Amino acid sequence: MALDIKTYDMIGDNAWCPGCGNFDILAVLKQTLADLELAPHEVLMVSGIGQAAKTPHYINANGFNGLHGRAVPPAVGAKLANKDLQVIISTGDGDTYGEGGNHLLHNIRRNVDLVHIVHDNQVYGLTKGQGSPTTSLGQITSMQLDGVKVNPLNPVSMALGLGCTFVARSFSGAREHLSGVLKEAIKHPGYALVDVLQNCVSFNKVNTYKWYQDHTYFIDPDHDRTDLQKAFKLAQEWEQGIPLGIFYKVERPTLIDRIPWLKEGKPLIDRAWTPQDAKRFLADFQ
Ligand SMILES: Cc1ncc(C[n+]2csc(CCOP(=O)(O)OP(=O)(O)O)c2C)c(N)n1
Ligand code: SF4
Repeated sequence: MALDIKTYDMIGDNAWCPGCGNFDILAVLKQTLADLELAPHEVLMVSGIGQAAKTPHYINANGFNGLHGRAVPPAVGAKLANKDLQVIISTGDGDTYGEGGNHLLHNIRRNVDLVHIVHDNQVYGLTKGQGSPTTSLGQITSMQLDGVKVNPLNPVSMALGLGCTFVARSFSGAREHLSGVLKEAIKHPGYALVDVLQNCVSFNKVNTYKWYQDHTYFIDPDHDRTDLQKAFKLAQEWEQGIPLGIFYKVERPTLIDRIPWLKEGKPLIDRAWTPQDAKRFLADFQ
């Protein structure tokens, strides 16, 4: 039986602007965890810095709020230390694709078993709306007054190109869809990147809630999720309609599967480690 969503409620103030898409993502995330009957102690929420990165503050589970762009390394560390933990990164597009890009690339390659939810509002929200890696070419922002001069990053194509084993996109306003995608991402053994288009009511006056509603469509449920070429083709779509759904999903060994001493036996945190063991380990370096 699903848990009560209130299990995940935190008491305290919320700093997000009324109407922000972060609220939808938070609500869906909590409902999804409740539906999957994951208890708060079984979940670790990780983020970097930004508005989206406040998500762990607002969920009653284990949480780690790190440095800007540095959400992925502590998430990987936690997973390696406790392979039984459900580790979920929930952070912004600037945090993930900008400052944190290098960590993202190499941990997708490692296929660490993580869920990475990117709150993609196509701007840097916390620092007042500058262009982020996903801001459209020519878009006027609080900083780029004559329009952004660089091409946007395509997160879906990038993840596919890196061999990510689960690549999806949803929209914060498509709550049911987002919940379905998150459920599959959580069950997926491997790196699951979920780019979630999200409205920023204060600083992105172009990509509004209505704009996303009008410009997105759901991928055909019969889409073959193992067909990489088709996934790439879908990922190129944007101007004529933005596809939402699971573009690609395959199973490959995770990083832990490739390291026998991590794969076999208990999680590291449950293994006995005495001072004598530490001395023997250090002796190798002397
Ligand atoms: C190393 C470092 N560089 C820059 C900053 C300033 N900074 C804080 S949040 C942020 C942008 C966050 O944008 P995004 O990740 O898109 O999240 P949002 O606020 O839009 O949810 C920046 C540039 C910082 N805190 N640390
Ligand atoms: S600035 Fe934008 S992203 Fe940040 S809380 Fe407000 S609406 Fe949300």
